[in-house]
Amino acid sequence: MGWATPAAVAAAIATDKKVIGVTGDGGFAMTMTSVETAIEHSVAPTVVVLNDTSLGMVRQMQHEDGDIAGVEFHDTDFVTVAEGLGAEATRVVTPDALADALETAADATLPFVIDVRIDRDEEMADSLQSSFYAEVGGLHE
Ligand SMILES: Cc1ncc(C[n+]2csc(CCOP(=O)(O)OP(=O)(O)O)c2C)c(N)n1
Ligand SMILES: [Mg+2]
Repeated sequence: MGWATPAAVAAAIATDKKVIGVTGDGGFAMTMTSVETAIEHSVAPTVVVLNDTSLGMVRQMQHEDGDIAGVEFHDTDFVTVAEGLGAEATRVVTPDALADALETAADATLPFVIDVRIDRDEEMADSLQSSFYAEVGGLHE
């Protein structure tokens, strides 16, 4: 958590490849100042923020236990935040718009943040299945 944005910036600095980082909104909020580092180094990675206005994985685990606390955010406008850091940005609210946004980002000469708005009530237990969760017996360690 918090790794994808600085990792994308570092990969863009270390290579001349087009880099796309994918992060949650909580993770992006932890390390989004690395977007400024990208500008400082004249690189233009794309950062896709999966914005479900929550610490979604933890919220999902709490939901299964009954009580949700301390994991929900208001609808942060990461477009304004990213533009404030000097990047370009756009918000995507439908799946169809994502491809266009990625194409725009690929042509950008500044870092480009795509704020992808997701319903936090979307059930995601299935997508949390992994060998790790299997090992610990599901979502509940
Ligand atoms: C540095 C760090 N702190 C806390 C955690 C525990 N943790 C795992 S997932 C998660 C929530 C992540 O929220 P977000 O980035 O918004 O992604 P989402 O689950 O909503 O897709 C947290 C707090 C972690 N993995 N790493
Ligand atoms: Mg989230």
